[in-house]
Amino acid sequence: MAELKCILWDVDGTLADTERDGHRVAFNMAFDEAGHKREWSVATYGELLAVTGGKERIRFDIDRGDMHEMPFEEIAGLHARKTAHYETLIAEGRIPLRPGVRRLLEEAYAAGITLGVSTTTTPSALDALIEHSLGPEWFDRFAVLAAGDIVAAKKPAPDIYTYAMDQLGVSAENTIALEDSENGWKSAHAAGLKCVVTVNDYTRDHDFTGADLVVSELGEPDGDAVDVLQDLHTLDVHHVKLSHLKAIMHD
Ligand code: XBP
Ligand code: MG
Repeated sequence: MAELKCILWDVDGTLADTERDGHRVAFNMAFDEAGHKREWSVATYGELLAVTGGKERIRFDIDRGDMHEMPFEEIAGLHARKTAHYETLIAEGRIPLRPGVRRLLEEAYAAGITLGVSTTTTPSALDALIEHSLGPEWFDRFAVLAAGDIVAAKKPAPDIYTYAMDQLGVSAENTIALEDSENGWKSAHAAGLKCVVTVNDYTRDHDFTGADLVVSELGEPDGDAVDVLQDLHTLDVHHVKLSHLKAIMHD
């Protein structure tokens, strides 16, 4: 059984529920500001999450419905405004971490497990979340922040996970990914990683057939936190007994 040496975290939907009240609201603010008659409802945005990446999401929605084309520069400009609005929302402290996230991060860091981020999100949006929801000390505690356009192909392509592992010099067999979505899980899986999925309102009906483990959220159990971490250390997700995970996961 391979030793767990590294945990790679997805961001949106995994570290925090950022999509509905963060990204979606920020997209709508940017559309409104630019005079675009476009407002993404909670339900519509759920469908659009199938397209990863904010610029790609705008492009998809325009291409599927509109009579006019929007040049890339205009999409990039809209997205830059959206990112600015998102960062303001995050700075207002509106988006807390998901349950159990801080605990697992702190325990893993204290135990010397390498921690990194592999996300589709724009780097400055990730920085805002770290600064305001996690705490600025985490800029140093994450050994790699792999984000956004740093790779050509976004999730479900494996590139962002492969990039992070290359930067860290860790191998897939010693690494676990934490994800929340079908595209995220597929990306981790394609990179050869085991993956624990913590679903949320937008992703609980996604197809996770073949995923290693799918739970509702990380737990906040009583008891010795080091034991909790040990469960992850020795975790062979392909053969895991759910009882081993009871301490760290809510099903
Ligand atoms: C989810 C995404 C992102 C965000 C929006 O990323 O697809 O595109 O919805 O962020 P992940 P940007 O779950 O991999 O963190 O607008 O900055 O792209
Ligand atoms: Mg996600």
